[in-house]
Amino acid sequence: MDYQKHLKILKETLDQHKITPENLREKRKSIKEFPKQINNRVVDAFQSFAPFDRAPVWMMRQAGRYLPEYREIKAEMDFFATCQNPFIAAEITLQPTKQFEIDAAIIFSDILVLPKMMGMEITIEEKKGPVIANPLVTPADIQRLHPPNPEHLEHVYDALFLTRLALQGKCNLIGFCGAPWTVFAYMVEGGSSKLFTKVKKWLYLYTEGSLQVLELLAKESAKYLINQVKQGGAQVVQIFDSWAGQIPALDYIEFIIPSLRILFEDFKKECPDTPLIMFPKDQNDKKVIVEFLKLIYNDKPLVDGFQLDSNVSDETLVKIIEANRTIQGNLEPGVLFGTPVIIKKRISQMIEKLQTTRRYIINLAHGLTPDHEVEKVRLFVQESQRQSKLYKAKEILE
Ligand code: 1CP
Repeated sequence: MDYQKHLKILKETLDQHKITPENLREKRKSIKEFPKQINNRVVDAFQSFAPFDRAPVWMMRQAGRYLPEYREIKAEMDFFATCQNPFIAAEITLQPTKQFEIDAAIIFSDILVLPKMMGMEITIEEKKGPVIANPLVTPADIQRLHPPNPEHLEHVYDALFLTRLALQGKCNLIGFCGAPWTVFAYMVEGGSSKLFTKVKKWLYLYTEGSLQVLELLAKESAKYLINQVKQGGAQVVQIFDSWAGQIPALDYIEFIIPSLRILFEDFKKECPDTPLIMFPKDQNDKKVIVEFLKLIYNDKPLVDGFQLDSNVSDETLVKIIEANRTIQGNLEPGVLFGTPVIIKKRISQMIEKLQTTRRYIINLAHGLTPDHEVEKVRLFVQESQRQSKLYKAKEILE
């Protein structure tokens, strides 16, 4: 398949730096400096002293099937083939940055890329989502897992590198991975799940085995994120714990946070200055957030910011603000199906509530989906920026 015809946004960068599939790896190792950062709003949102005109805006799952230009590529390529081709992955990452004036690009990849390289046979099927042919059934299956061959993840760092060059400093670049618990849930359930009974059985019955896998995933995820920063040029990292809310806070604190701590510590030892955003979806319970806030290494926080969903309580927000951590979120993505009137109203309410801190990044409560409309997404970005600016100006006058 001639994928090169899809490289529309990336083409100029490839020509400028004379990058070809043959010399990409060599170029990545030799180009030591990225273009000067013109818009650093997302990174600045982790520092209260940085100048500030408005809050930054980006959206989870901003590259994906709601964009016609993504569907055009996907019509010809399998999902993991798009992730594994660094040129295509970079092109798709850049697509929303051409559509909207967003302040960050998040690398086009998937949380399942890592377990795929650790021995899980994963495909993404139309309508069904991820399907795993060889799920973990009993603890005896753990021995099938192995650390990824580092070579097999290089394409992600290549894609980040190409994207960072092509962005020309116009916005920040975010790397990511799945949290050990969420990745483990897929490895055991064999795909998407409604009730999560298999992974709950593992957690409460095969506890030791579960903790062993969680720790292995934590260590490998940390290495993966470190490389995304050091090899690829990611400027912020986000950890997606999409299924955090499937177990009670008590169990999340006892069983899950210890593996996350390993991930955070390993990461921060190598990348102490790279902001880390944690997304414990549906686990906004104050008790859980407080546990995260307690995690400190070398007098520095291990978690720099929280992606919050729309149910976050005022009490939790106060805790985060008092601890000088960054808030990201939290408009219910379903609101974007609504009329411009309701979209504007909900944005205004979100900003009133969350922009009370300098450390704020506007985002949705979870990802965009294929049924979102490009024009409504544009309204979200433009209106958020406009209202955020007004709110900031009002604050100065008061
Ligand atoms: O712009 C971006 O954010 C794109 C990059 C991205 C990210 C951050 C993709 C592309 N996936 C993810 C993370 C991801 N993958 C999460 C965490 C975020 C979240 O909760 O939404 C999860 C749970 C997955 C697992 C996954 N991969 C699903 C969800 C299925 C389920 O269990 O509900 C799906 C559908 C995939 C495949 C996938 N990953 C990404 C895209 C665009 C797609 C759809 C593939 C297609 O085009 O058909």
